[in-house]
Amino acid sequence: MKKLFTTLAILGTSSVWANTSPIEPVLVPIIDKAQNINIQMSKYEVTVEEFTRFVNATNYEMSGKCHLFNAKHLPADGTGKANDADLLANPFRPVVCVGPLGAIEYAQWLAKTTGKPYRLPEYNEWLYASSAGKSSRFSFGEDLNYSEMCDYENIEDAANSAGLKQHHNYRNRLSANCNDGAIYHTVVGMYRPNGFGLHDMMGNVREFLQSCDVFNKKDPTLCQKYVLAGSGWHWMPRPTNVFDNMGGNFLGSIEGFRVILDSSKKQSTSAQTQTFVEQLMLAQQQAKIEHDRLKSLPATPTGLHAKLGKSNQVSLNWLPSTGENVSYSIYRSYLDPSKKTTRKMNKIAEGIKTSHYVDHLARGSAASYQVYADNVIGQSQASNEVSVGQYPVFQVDERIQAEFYNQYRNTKIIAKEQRQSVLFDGNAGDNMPKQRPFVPSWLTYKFNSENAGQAMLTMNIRGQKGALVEFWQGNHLVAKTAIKGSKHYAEHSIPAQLMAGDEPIQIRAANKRYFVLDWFELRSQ
Ligand SMILES: [Ca+2]
Ligand SMILES: [Ca+2]
Repeated sequence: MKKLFTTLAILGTSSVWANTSPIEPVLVPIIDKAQNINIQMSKYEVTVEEFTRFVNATNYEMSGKCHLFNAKHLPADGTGKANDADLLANPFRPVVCVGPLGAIEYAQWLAKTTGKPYRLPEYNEWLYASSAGKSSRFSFGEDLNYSEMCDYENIEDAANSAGLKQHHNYRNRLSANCNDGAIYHTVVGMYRPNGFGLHDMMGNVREFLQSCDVFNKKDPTLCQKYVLAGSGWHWMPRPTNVFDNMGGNFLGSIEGFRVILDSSKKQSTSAQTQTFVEQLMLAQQQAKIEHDRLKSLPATPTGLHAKLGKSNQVSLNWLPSTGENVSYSIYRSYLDPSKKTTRKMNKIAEGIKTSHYVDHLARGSAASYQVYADNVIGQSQASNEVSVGQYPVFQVDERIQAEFYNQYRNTKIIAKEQRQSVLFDGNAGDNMPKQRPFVPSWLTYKFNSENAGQAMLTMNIRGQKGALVEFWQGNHLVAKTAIKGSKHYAEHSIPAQLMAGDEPIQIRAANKRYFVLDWFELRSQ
């Protein structure tokens, strides 16, 4: 490993010998009298270039398995290495795959070699610095629909969405409503600084702090999990006060760190730092070319409208996306009475040059559609979703497959072999369990009950122990249960109280725990 770093150091500094002298960070004063904070914080996340000096000087080993996420690897592949060449190729991207302990070791080395009190931030210091003294969700404001964030941070956005689609053929369920020009982590300092002059506090890589969130149970002087603050390129923007934690040895490529100087004494800029800043500016200019390229992704198509005509012909129309050489891909979720189709959104057409498309459905079926715009750079985010056709009307004493819903919210189709089922999970932002907000998820089914009275509700279900499942007919609660929870599908029966009439059946997740529903039935008693 050392060899690779040495080579990089040569590229980065034009020095023939492995450079072992530390680069002191560009510092910004952070002062809050109320909390007795009087420190200076690194303007940027610690880069590969800075960390390389530490590796050269100490023979620090970067050889562990890393949750590596880039164009070639997904963390789930389990093949990522901390010393992957891609992570080290650009000296001015943040260093990743070092974990909290690697970050702490770096700060200790920096302090020792410079004789100055460098360390990782404490949580209250980081929180104050990232909010820039403001009480809004983000230092620049509330940004309730996540459309302003891309000027300020590299987060999960349209560029990330298009890149993951291209490299790994998948999309996350959410992304910010803007384009920040970066798919994975990028060169530090590419976006607007916050009010204190700090860059990338809420994006690019998440940042390890020295604060301990969970102490070792047997030895409370040891830290089990360190605080991990901010958001990163892989995550939706998170308000400044939302944080995660990670074990000391955790290595991931979405996590990095920055340092602070535990002193208010003004520092003179060293020659090393001066050179670093000059080279960083060049690296930013280079990176901007790629950012600008990604920013020319086509805009998301809007105003999608579907009309069902004679012989089940569906006419789709939408507002064209601006830009040159834009074509469109049509995705469809299909509910066919033969039950051989999947309700997953599948691509049915691509390369459509006009903002119009005609589809044909089988009799007695229903479909929903979304349109994406494509150009040479990649694919936009999805348009609004529209539905047409006939959804089945279910009765008492009939088995109802979960995927036969007519409306949904925050659920996801899971299709494996012949079985289709539906995941109820409001955690579309993939938040860690600790700070997951409760977001309702539900499905509705067309339903008609001739009689009111007692019934037995049976469902084939799996999921988390204690997941709360509710069945409603309009505003009437039919049944409610907390499931025992299991990895495998199991039948679960509870008494139910039916109302007569044609109010749809709605199934709701009533707490944060997830469940997956295969089918259900309401048997009259
Ligand atoms: Ca991004
Ligand atoms: Ca960051």
